[in-house]
Amino acid sequence: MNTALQADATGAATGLDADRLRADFPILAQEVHGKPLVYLDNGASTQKPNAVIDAVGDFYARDYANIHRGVHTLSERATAAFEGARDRVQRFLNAADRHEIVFTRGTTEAVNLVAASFGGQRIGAGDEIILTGMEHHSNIVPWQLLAERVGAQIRVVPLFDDGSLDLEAYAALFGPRTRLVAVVHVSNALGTVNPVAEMIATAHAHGVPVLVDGAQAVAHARVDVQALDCDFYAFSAHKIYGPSGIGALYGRRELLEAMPPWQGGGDMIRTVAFEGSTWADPPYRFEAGTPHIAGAVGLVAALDYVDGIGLDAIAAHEHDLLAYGTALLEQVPGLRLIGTAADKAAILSFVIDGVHAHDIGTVLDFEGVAVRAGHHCAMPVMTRYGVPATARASLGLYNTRADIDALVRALQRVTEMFG
Ligand code: C6P
Repeated sequence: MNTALQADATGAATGLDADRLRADFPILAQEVHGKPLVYLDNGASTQKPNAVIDAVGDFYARDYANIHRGVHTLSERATAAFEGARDRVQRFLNAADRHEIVFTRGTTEAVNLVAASFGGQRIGAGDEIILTGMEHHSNIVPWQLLAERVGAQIRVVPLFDDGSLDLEAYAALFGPRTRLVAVVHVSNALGTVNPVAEMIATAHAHGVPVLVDGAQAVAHARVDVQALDCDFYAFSAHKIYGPSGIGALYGRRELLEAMPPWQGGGDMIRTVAFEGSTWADPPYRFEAGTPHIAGAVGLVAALDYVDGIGLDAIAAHEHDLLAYGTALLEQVPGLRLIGTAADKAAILSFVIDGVHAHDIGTVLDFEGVAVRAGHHCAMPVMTRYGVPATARASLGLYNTRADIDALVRALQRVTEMFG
């Protein structure tokens, strides 16, 4: 698996050969509008290596059945695969206990789970929830729905112009009614890497638990939930080269044990009677209904693939690309980067004077370059920086300096057409 660990074909000494890794991703070997595809929309979703495609296909071809239910061989195999995936996620996040890993449909569902269950039980009228100004809608709206239902307040950590958080303002937001902090690890709209360990220490000093939205973090740097000391951590498999429709919530065991179910159905019960029902222990209490079984198998293959390359090598490679891309984009006439914090992950979000982000995205697509254009489900970020939308190039392990060069060439087409 580690065959790609050698001199980078881009010339940078990052220890990762992205040109070789590209061959693992069949979708990348195609043309779009007659141009070689340059896929720079990894923040929205990553492409899948053969290892993941094959693992899912093989599972459906050989081992698939429903889990936790049958005594027959296929059901036992499928159950072992699904529960093995829980162990794999536990190891990936360095959680202390496999029962701390709850499978969800993804980050969004994980946040909704915590808001409904933990929030519904522990947050009431007059209580406060601290969010930051750079949250994805998935880490805003579930808290708003809760706050509206129970009469709680949302307090927001402001952002500096470079896209970093004002940590003094953060510390000043804590009060006797603060019940939870929910913060994004890496911003999808700005690329900012937040100092979550420090923020968690501040929150814990006030006795306040912290949920970290790790959707944009897990594919780009090693995450250790024990070292972070976080209380909840959410991520989606599709952003780390795995299938869509599955993700996981890490929850500290004593918190999960005290939390009520949030969805009812099969698998989450201990006993059911019309007089009253009792609940299974975590994590099963939070996993009602048939889950994305093959997705869990694909997630294992994805985590094995990423760990086989090494997250440190991936981070070094992407940082090289980020620095290379930042330097080149800064030279494009009229282009302004949105998000220039000192600690950034592989996201280049930008606007160009006089050109709407959607027009940028459309012209780039005709050049074969896939980026995302819009508000990136982070409308408060757009408001903070006074822009309706940005174009966003988000990098992955298979991107190269040649991809960045193609982006810059395509941007020249944009400035020729609209300049
Ligand atoms: N951001 C993007 O293009 P789901 O959809 O549940 O897998 O992930 C939601 C989510 C939560 N938090 C952050 C920080 C995210 O970036 C995302 C997904 C995609 O930026 C789609 S809007």
